[in-house]
Amino acid sequence: GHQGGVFWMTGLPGAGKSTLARGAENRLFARSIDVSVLDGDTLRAGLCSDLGFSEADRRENVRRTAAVARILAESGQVVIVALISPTVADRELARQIVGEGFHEIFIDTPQATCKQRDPKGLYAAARAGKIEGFTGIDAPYEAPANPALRLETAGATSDEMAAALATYIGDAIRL
Ligand code: GGZ
Repeated sequence: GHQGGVFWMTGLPGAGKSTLARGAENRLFARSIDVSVLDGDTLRAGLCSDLGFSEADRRENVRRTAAVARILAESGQVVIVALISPTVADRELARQIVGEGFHEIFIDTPQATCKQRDPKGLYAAARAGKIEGFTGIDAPYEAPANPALRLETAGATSDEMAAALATYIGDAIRL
């Protein structure tokens, strides 16, 4: 068996949070570990569909996600969270709500790389003035100073990064 835990990924839009969450999830499933992924994109289609991207709405998004993550972790799940969670204060709130077993993971991708990838064309839209308050452009992103794990994705494949993440999680839940 294993214990639960919350693996909270923060990073810029396009940093690779969702991809790495799914990659690590598949690897952990293959080891019979119970994993839930809480992805901002998915949550914003349901639980958080009333929220936008103001500072207050992002904070509420973080608060709700952390509350759900705690419930799942208490029932023994490994929870991988993929939220921009742009400020130090947002992530402190998440840490307080989750309590024991909170791991902050920084998906550290240079903005130039995120812009190049631009999987959903959002950087292009922000540049064209079609999105206001886009994180890293005209809304803040505060990188964590002391994350439990930092994944520098620029020089590596997403497979390598997902494997590194799955290894970290496996060790943290003491398997
Ligand atoms: C940042 C935005 C914005 C703005 C839409 N700023 O790459 P994506 O598209 O699919 O992931 C991003 C997602 C961010 O949601 P989060 O819940 O992770 O953000 S937060 O933690 O700050 O609440 C992006 C899309 O929503 N998106 N508009 N203005 N990202």
